[in-house]
Amino acid sequence: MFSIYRTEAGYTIEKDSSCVLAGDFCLDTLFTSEDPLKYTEIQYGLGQSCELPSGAFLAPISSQEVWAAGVTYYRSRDARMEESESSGGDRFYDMVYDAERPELFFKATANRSRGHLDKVCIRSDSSWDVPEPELTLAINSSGKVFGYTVGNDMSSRSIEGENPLYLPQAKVYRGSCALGPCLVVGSGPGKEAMISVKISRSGEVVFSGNTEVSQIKRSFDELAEFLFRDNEFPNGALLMTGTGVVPDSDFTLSSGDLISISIDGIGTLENEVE
Ligand code: DO4
Ligand code: MG
Repeated sequence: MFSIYRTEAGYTIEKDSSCVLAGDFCLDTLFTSEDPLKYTEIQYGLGQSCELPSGAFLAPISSQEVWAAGVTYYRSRDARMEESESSGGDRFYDMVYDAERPELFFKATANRSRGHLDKVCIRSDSSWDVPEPELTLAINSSGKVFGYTVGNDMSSRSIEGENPLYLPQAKVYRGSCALGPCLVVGSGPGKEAMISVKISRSGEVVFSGNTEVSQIKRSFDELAEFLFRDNEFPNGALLMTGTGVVPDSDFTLSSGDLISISIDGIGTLENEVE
């Protein structure tokens, strides 16, 4: 298993706590490779030994689109039904949780994505905002899941709850997506891995919660198969797999909040709200 960190100075690949600076490594080549693990192994072998860089990391994304799955955890279904009850949109969330076809939506491009220790944003026309901690899959151009990262699907619940047709505005905007701290290539986090989130405000924890990957309703391969069905991703894709942790309805993010999302086997993604 390899962890790939992206910095302004290039890519560092870590394996069993030893790191190399991989001068020739290219993220687009990784995502178009038929065997991304082999490609990473070769690049690791060619690299120059170095220290693990600390501090901020760039999001592990290049030409890939970021997509997201929704209502894949029971907690997400419940929260969405509650927020959209007055608009009459609640039954759609109930239906999609049980349907064969998952909810998949376009989420971000590289320019809308933030890395570890960068800032994420809330919309100026939104009054109710949350982070969504999500295990995120790296999928190559052939549709094979080969890697994993931590994702934050920043969401406006006021806009999403007003009308389900507003979903793209609730989900896709400047700084609405965070990814990192690294991309893990190889065996992913097991079903028992914990996904946890902590939100701090002025040094105090104002929300914390967690879930286990086992609580997801659908398999990763099933989500990837639906995403690639009758679609083409020449540079591969990143797919957020949905949230299983939603703060209570009286919680909203504020500027300056620190969001920390950890997934066992990957690491911790930390972002301040702009
Ligand atoms: O259906 C709205 C979005 C759902 C979502 O983002 C999630 O469940 O994580
Ligand atoms: Mg989400």
